[in-house]
Amino acid sequence: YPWETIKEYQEILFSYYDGIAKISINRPHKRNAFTPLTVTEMSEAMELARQDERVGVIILTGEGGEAFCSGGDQSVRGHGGYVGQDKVPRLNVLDLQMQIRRIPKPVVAMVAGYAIGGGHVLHVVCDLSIAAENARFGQTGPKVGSFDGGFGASYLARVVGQKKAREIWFLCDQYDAKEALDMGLVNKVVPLDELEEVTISWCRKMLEKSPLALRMLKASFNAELDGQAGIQQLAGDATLLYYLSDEAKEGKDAFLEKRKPDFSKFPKFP
Ligand code: 1HA
Repeated sequence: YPWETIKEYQEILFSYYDGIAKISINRPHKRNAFTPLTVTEMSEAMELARQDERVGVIILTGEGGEAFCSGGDQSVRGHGGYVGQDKVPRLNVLDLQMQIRRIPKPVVAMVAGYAIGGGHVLHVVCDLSIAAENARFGQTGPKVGSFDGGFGASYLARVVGQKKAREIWFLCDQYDAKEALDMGLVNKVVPLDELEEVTISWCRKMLEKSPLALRMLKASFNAELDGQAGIQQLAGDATLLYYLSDEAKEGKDAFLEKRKPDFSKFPKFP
């Protein structure tokens, strides 16, 4: 596929093709483990994809076919977080997780190889996950001295159920693509050489649909789980729709024209 580079980065690739933005971790020598810089770059790319009107769907993936992402790069893990060039320890992947859930466009995890640790959580928070047959899933926190008790625990439990989520975290086993499909952790499993083709065809199906309907559904699925912040997002979308109406425009026009608003002509629906 003729992906065009949107912006050059050091640790990720960020490209565009036919309504789709692709953010790909480009550290295959480390099984696509992330550093604070990787996450900062992904976060910026996610924001650019959000603002880009051409983009309807985002694919999150990793280069090389052997790993989606193996979590935080343990070789830069310091006292209090993962240490970047600025010497400051960070856990900035948590902000990226929030961004993936907040962006009002579907985000699809395209998983080849390992999705492990913090890399597993990244696929979990995506709206959909498509796995290659070589995909392997799991958490390692209790083994390597870490845990993600946020979406990594509670949202995982919503996806696979409490018993399975506790098993995944407490035992730190790895699960193959078939097992992941059986527990509802991924949407589909395909041969590795068909992974991108199938992912793009799923993206195209979504791109043919009403973008506002997809946006409202994503916000609706999140609303209950995200509490007041989830309701804020859904309510913000309601405001967006209201701003498109003559009724809302009458209020603004009256203010600018320094007159009393006349809402009498607008229906009071039963
Ligand atoms: O829990 C959190 C957080 C919680 C709260 C808030 C923020 C958080 C942020 C992050 C995280 C975490 O991600 S903790 C979990 C960290 N990740 C892991 O424990 C996975 C470590 N990796 C592995 O278990 C394995 O490498 C693997 C199952 C993914 C692949 O195994 P394989 O195919 O046998 O390859 P392997 O030889 O192990 O790896 C290839 C190279 O990649 C090795 O380097 P080399 O010896 O060639 O120099 C290996 O060290 C490196 N590598 C792989 N994963 C990582 C890594 N280097 C650093 N960090 C890694 N995560």
